[in-house]
Amino acid sequence: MNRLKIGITCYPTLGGSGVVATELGKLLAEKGHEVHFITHSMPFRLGKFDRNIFYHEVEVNDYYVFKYPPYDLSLASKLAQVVKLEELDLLHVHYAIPHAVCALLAKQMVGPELKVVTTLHGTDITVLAQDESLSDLIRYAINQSDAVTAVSQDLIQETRQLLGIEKPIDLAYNFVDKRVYYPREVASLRKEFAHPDEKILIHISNFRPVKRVTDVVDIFDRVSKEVPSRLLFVGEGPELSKVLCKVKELGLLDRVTFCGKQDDVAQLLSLADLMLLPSEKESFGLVALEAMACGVPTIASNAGGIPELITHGETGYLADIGDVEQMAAYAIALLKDESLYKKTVDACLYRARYTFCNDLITRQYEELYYRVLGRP
Ligand code: GMT
Repeated sequence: MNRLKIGITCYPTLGGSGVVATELGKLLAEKGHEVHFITHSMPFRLGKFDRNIFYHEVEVNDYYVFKYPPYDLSLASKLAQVVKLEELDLLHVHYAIPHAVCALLAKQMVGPELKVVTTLHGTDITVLAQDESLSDLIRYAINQSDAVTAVSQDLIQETRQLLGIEKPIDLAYNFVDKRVYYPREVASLRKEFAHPDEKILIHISNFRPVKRVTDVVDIFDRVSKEVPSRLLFVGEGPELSKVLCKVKELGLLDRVTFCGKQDDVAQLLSLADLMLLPSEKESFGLVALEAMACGVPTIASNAGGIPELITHGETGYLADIGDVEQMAAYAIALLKDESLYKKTVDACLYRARYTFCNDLITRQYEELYYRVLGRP
């Protein structure tokens, strides 16, 4: 094996992109590559010590003439320093803005032998590329990167459409580590959350408006009238208080648990019977994949890259954005039909294991690295 020295930059503290970047780094390190995380704080899923993993903290200089401390410049400068010091082969940056732009600046400082791989995760295109003050910069970042990947076909199309990008963009789906995400034995923990005859529905997100978390409450309200059930909310964010008000308003407080931010997501997912993901937009929907790998089907909106992950009628059900009636009907039908439910769970486990497994996607990224470096 040709051992690579890879620098990874991501948003380390939140979101699916940080999870994917960190898990990828860990898997590459396991395969013998040297991985350097260059971020403003320790990636939250980094976990235990590994001799192939290094962490370099970006410190921002709050010099008195700066109205806004220039994080982007500090990152670019740190990237160039680490590349030179550690003789890195390439930088793999997650998000075009600002990470790809910073990596390209570092490349100019270091020299053309440094390669830059950029992964697009969603909001860098679906939100930021719509902003005219940023779209030229994002287009530049994509066009100048040595390779670009996106987490769904839908995101590739949207990138092409919104920014008029013609260069090839590789599809690299999100993945889960099958050694972490599998149905856990949680029988005794389950007793703390629900009675034996009750079903558990779960929603995990950053509670941003794009997640439409109040739809989750509306769906649960309908489901709980037909099927004895409980709802677990995991995560927090700007819409949390609105969601809490709605739960109170509908008199559901005694059936809903707010768990806040949690680390051991696989454990919580294993408690659940059904995941709800009614997002307005989702370029992939990593949390639905994590659920799938734990044997939990998802009822979701037919938005963005979600249909590439969830096969309607096979590993879950999809309805139009905001159609809480239809989503609730799918949930009720699935929860009431034991043999359909069992078939759906089996399909979830199979699809997560064979289509979105860590070995497959890590290999795909490795091949991409060798390709941009011109190494066979
Ligand atoms: O909105 C989020 O869930 C956070 C965001 C992020 O930056 O981590 O998620 C985006 O990237 C994930 C990993 O590739 C995708 O699974 C999410 O679908 C995507 N979010 C959106 O497109 C809204």
